[in-house]
Amino acid sequence: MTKHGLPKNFLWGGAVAAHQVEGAYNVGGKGLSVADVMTAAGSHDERKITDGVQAGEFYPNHDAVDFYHQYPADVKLFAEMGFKSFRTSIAWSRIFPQGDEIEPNEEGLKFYDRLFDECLKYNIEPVVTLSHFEMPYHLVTKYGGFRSRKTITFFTRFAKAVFERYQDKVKYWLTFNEINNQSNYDRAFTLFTNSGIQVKPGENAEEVMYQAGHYEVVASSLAVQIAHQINPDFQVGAMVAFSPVYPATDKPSDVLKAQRAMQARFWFSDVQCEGTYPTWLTQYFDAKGYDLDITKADLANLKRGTVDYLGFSYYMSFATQASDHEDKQFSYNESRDLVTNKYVPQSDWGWQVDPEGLRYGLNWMNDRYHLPLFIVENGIGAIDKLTADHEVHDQYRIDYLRDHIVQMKLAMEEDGVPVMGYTPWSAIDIVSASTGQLSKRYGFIYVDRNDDGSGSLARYRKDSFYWYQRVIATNGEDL
Ligand code: BGP
Repeated sequence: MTKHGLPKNFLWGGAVAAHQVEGAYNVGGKGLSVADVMTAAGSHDERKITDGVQAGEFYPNHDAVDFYHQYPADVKLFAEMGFKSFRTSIAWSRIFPQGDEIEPNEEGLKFYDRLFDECLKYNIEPVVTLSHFEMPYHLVTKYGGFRSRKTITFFTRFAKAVFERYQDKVKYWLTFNEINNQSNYDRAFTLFTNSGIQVKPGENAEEVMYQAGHYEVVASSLAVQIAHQINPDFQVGAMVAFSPVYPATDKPSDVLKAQRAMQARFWFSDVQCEGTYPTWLTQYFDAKGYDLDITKADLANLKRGTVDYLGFSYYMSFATQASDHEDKQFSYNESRDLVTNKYVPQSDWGWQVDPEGLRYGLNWMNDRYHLPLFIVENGIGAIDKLTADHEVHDQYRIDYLRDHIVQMKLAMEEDGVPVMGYTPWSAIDIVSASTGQLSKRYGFIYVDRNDDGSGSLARYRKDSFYWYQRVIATNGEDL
């Protein structure tokens, strides 16, 4: 890395996820996914998880922004911005509608053939997430999602089918989106979307999360091994939500608490990048009497199936402060016991905006894992206003992204952190995962669709579209 300029092959692009962009929830043989049974919510409420699709409910992911039919024009707009890469996911239930079939659904495979061909037409590298909050709903109802070890087999069968099908079209893969999001197990949404689990009365939600998390990291390790057998050139990454937790003061107990919080949030990437469980966690399992189903074969696979790179999302940072009666034994809640950081502003949804936290995180992960890093999500959700002449003056988004790119470049050029690419969230306006809102917009491209499903679905370039076009054209020089 020279001090001046990013690598010529730096993967500038944009990111989406199938369930948030495609719509066509029951088209082409696709089965229901967990995203398809969640209603929308308000800005600060939890989405409702319904028992299947209920008449009279509005499901924002059913139509999303109709990318399934409009992708040729949308990919053309991505190419107009100069994208070198485009991150999306393959909807698991397009390929295995129920999730436990033996043979894949050919119509589903054909859709992604067409989508990846469209990207490659413009020399845009697909970056493909295998599971992005869109597990087949049947796996939830019949097997309990990742409660069951059987779901490891269903996931690896899905991974093998798409690795084989797209081995000449896709080089960059990610196994589970924000796999560590479920460490927020006290939020029904995160456990349900990541691992298809709903905690039952009397259950220990933390124990349920650790067992599901174990099956997922085993599934990831097997997928990595399968990928490298199919195409040794495949780059398979893990993917975590990176939201660092700072100590609120220099009080040693605050510093220790912040360290605990980071350990609790990133044991997933520890296992996926290093191939072993951190000692604090195995000690914790013993201390809590968690009798998890972890076999010797699992541990051997975790060692063999470590990832080639680490993808991550970065939106915000947190802070934590020890209370006087702190429980000296580590408890998960320390990673969720957060305080406001008075030194950083907040977004409309209360997300603490901290661009320097990106440089901090890039150094933290580089020092810990010594793997190439890929910023596969970074962005600000906002209520964008479409003017009468179909313009969107989203200077706040330009400022947010510029501030973060500046820090990314410092990490690369000053600190020597190897970063593969930058695919901000989101390439185009899509459904917000946590709220189900379309009005919480992230895209460079405005889509005329409202929270009640109304709208023409027309696409309009925002000011940030033209700004990002110049950023890419100058390889990050003209910010
Ligand atoms: C991350 C998810 C993305 C996207 C993003 C923005 O957790 O990986 O799918 O949703 O958050 O958050 P939201 O859509 O909830 O505003």
